[in-house]
Amino acid sequence: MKGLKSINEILADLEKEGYSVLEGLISSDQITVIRDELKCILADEPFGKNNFLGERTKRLHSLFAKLRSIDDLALKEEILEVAEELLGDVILGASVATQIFPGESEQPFHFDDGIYPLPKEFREVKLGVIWALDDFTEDNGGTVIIPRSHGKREHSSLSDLGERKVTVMPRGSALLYLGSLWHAAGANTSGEDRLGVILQYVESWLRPQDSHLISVQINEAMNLKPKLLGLLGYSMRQPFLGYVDGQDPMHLLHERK
Ligand SMILES: O=C(O)CCC(=O)C(=O)O
Repeated sequence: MKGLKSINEILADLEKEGYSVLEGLISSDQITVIRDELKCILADEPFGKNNFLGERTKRLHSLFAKLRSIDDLALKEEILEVAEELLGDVILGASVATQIFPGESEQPFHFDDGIYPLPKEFREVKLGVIWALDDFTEDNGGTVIIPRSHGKREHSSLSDLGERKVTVMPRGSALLYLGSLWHAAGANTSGEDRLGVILQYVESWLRPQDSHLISVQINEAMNLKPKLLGLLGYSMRQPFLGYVDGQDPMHLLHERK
């Protein structure tokens, strides 16, 4: 799955396979900036405390409160277009960096929209994006997916879901996957750590996993691009969801300026 894909090709991949890999989306310089900033903050973070979070994995949550270099990832046009085509009006759900160190074992398989108490047959409500800030390889923790396992939230036995596949992709690529696709962070048997950033887009009536409106302070919010503000929750879903004092939350920011 290489080369530039059209929005329709990406949507067709998602419908058929449950995922799509897009390569070469960000420049090497941009990767270096994001990687350096994240690694600097992650250096002081502890390892996870269980096998889901990973005892040899470091995570950084609430990214929009901590660094500005990822704003462009969230606003990547092709990805937003896919998210909106698929889900309609969207906001950002979780934003988390995962740094997987040598010695980490495979994470338990899961699907991301399992956090919502939806009926098992419910439509897709979430698009996950895992940005590779290092090359993802067979042995350094490249995300393991089960192609075509989307829409099978009910399944209890992993072996029924089909063959697993490690996402091998060069840094600067993004793995797009549906919220019901079964996947896991891979084991890292290499000698190097692997850094990725997960950004999720969800239908805008759902509570976002990461409470951006609390973590991004209002003074900081006033400096952000309007589209990003909308994705962080400074927006209304029509006809009447998410207001402040009965008005679009953007009024609040304009009043403060
Ligand atoms: O970092 C990855 O490759 C995937 C991690 C993941 O799926 C999770 O932490 O929920």
